[in-house]
Amino acid sequence: MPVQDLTQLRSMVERTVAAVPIMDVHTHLFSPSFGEMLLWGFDELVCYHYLIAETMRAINMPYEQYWAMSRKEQADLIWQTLFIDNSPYSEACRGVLTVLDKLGLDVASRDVNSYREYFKNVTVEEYVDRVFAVANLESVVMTNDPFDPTERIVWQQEIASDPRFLTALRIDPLLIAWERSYEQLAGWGYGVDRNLTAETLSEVRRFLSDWIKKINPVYMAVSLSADFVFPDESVQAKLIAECVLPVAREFNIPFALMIGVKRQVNPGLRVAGDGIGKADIKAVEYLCAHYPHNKFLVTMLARENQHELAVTARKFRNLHIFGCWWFLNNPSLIEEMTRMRFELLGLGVTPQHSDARVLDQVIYKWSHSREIIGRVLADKYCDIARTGWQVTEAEVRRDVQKLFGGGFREFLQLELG
Ligand code: HDL
Ligand code: ZN
Repeated sequence: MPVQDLTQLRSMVERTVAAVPIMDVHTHLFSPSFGEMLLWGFDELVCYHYLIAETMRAINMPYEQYWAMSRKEQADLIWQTLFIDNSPYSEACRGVLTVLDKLGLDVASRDVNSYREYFKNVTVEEYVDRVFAVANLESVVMTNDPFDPTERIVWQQEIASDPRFLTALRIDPLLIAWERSYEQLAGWGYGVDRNLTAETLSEVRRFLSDWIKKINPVYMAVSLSADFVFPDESVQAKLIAECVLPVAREFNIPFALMIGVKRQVNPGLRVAGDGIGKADIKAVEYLCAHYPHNKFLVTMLARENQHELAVTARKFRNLHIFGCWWFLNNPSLIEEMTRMRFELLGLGVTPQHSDARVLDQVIYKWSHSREIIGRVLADKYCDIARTGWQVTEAEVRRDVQKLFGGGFREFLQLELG
């Protein structure tokens, strides 16, 4: 059988990757029902915390002077510093330009007023529809924090649910700040004490169950520091073992561990002040091996953890790895990670999530990632086509649907008893 035309194959793959709608499995977006919690528009896009960090190392301004500015003043400063006084080719800067371009705005004009004018003439509901269409998104998973006072108010009302916005129960305060969060739980009527007594552990399980019933999350998630270990004698480990994992198993939802942050290495930068650390894969191996009835979603922040994480995923059917998270969400690292994952895991991975905090960002984060994932995938299909294997368009579409959310949904449905 002759080898099929590789040029035609490559363009078919890249066309299919562009055409398949995506389930974005981790974002910080909110549906319009959450009001001001949904960030969108030019000033929010330019004031993304990645760009704050890049600006504050390019100019010698006291951090508090920046934080005292209005949103518009902050955006003007960032635009002048990173886009005019310097060329905007860092990934976060490039992303802003991609968004403006994909929205049909005149990037060459550099006319910030015209960009702001565009957003004055669209409602948030219209803009959500437009962004989902331009980015070709099927759904996004929010990050829903029951300890966030603003978010709690929203959940106490009857909100108009938008099926495109799925929920995730984010429990960082419970697991990394127990000495404060137990008092909040007590204030909400849960019979907890600082000491992890049997009663306290039972009440924490009730708290988790109550919120799972309330918001119907696709997973429970936590961001863990680079020095996360498990098992150990810590409060965090006991809450995971005695509360999070039993409740996750009861509701058959995965526990998503996002491991590797070094919180507030520069507190002056606030939300932009977190750093990165290499974590110990042993914790992931132990959890997957000792809790075979639980499902684990894992993404790690350090480039140095990626190969061992992919190899660990080969060992456990209850582990599904996802995304090129945060400081890894850059073309050079997305390409490296995606090639390695496809070679080690085939279709058994969710290669990307956007982590978008501003609605507009999904346009650039997915445009850039689709291009890279499409290129890598085309290489993989060409590799097998050279042996005479016939790659069909239907099978490529099936595969891409799996990579862009289908495999993730299968994992959510997986029953491990
Ligand atoms: O903890 C997380 O979910 C991280 O994604 C943080 O929100 C981080 O600040 C971020 O926005 N990364 O993109
Ligand atoms: Zn995130």
